[in-house]
Amino acid sequence: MGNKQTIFTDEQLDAYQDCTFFTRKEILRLHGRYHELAPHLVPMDYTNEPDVTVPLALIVSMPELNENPFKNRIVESFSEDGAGNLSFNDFVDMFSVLSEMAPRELKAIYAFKIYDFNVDNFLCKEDLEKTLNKLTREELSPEEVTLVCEKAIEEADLDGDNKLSFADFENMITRAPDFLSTFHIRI
Ligand SMILES: [Ca+2]
Ligand SMILES: [Ca+2]
Repeated sequence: MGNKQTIFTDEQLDAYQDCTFFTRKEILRLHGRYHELAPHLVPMDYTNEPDVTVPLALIVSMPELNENPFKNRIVESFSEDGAGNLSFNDFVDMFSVLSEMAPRELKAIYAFKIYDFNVDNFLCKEDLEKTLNKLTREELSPEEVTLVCEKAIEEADLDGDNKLSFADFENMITRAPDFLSTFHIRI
């Protein structure tokens, strides 16, 4: 409809618009950003859904992610191949969840996954200590970190097992929204 772009078909753009918090125009802009990360890898024609990924090292070099203490874990959690390489779909999904349009509950699901360092579906004191050290860029003393984490668990642990399930975590971020602050990225 007077739109001369040839990167995606109209159907593809509609699908992206339906599955993300981005408009068609924003999807095209995201493709531009993805392309400029690796011009030799990323084609300007996506109508045949090329099987292309961009390596983690290039993704985390983006100014939007570069300063984020969880950048590697964020990128890894959206990487379908698990190695940190992102397809364009992965790339769009990631920035969609990080966008200001994404609901808090969706961000919370990914935040929980990223903070769960030993991948046991709970946040224990050690997980929270690692998280807090990264969030505060190691500015707190080990004693302060332990104290804050013990208090956070004590206040949020609804079922008293001394670790945070996802339900407990949702309870925690209601009281301490800073734990979601690294999951708001405008691109
Ligand atoms: Ca854990
Ligand atoms: Ca619990």
